[in-house]
Amino acid sequence: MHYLSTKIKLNKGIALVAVLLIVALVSVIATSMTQTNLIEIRRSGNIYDYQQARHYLIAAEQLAISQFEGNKRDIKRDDLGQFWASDALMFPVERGNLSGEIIDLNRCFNINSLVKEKEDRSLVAGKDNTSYNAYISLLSILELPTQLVDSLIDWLDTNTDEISYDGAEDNYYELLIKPYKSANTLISDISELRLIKGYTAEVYNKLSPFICALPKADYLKININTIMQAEILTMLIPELSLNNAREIIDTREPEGFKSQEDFFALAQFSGININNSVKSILQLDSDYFILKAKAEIGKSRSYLTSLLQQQGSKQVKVIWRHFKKHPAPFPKENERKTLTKGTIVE
Ligand SMILES: [Ca+2]
Ligand SMILES: [Ca+2]
Repeated sequence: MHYLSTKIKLNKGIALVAVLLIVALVSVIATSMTQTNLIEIRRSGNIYDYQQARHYLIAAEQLAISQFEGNKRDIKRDDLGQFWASDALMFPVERGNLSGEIIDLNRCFNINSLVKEKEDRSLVAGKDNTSYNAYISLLSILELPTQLVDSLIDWLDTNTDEISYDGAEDNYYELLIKPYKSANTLISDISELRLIKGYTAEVYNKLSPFICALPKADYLKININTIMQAEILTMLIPELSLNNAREIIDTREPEGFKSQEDFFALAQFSGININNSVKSILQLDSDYFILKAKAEIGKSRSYLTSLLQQQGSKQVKVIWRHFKKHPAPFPKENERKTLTKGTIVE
């Protein structure tokens, strides 16, 4: 009897332990399922936020285009007193905000202007033209080796013959530890310069605030109403000192110059003979603008960079867009802020 009673008690104990184990197992499975569901819900939420942000960014691009197209330009002029030149704007949207700013690109040196496109669409060096001289001049102002112009031209031109001893084509790049070929086409982003012979990080950092890569060969147009860097003006007119160039930019009204004649009549230009090809580069309007937009929805942050081209007086075309943060340091934010605070109507 005593033996049977002990056995029954032991069986009850085992059953209790088994029940406890099953309960524990079920609890673990339930907790795991809950966590998986939570992760899935969060993931779906993030995907939703990301898609929502992209829609807002495209809307921002459309808004920018409509502002340009709605801005009647009786006089073909773009200046820092216009809507697009205001500080970064922020709009509250559902569960977040949308912000963006527009910067014109006719205030920097277009590195693709160093080549010209022939009828057969091949690119050849535009040596001895105004762009070439301006780039040499910019390199000198920045105390960089002027030979850097040749490796850049070789990177752009269609042929694979070195332009000079300082140039570089496939023969040079194929011997590198990680070999590659010369692009032999227009540059789409200035960061590509880092692949070119001589364009070290130090050179790139010095140069990048002054240059841009516009999708057009043999195209150099500088808007005298938006340039912010004295170097850009002096690069075209070496007889103009950097101090005088800075003075011109610092004393310019937000509405800019009404005509090229007003600009060239400035006292700082007295005694300087400016040739017609340089005069034709210095204009009152811009053709290219970059839109930098950011959408913050929930915990998600998305970016858009779009290159806009203003065609004629009222049409704006998107040349390219990518959903990432604008990488180039151009223009220097501190310079932009200083000028904006000092001279532009908030
Ligand atoms: Ca070449
Ligand atoms: Ca080449």
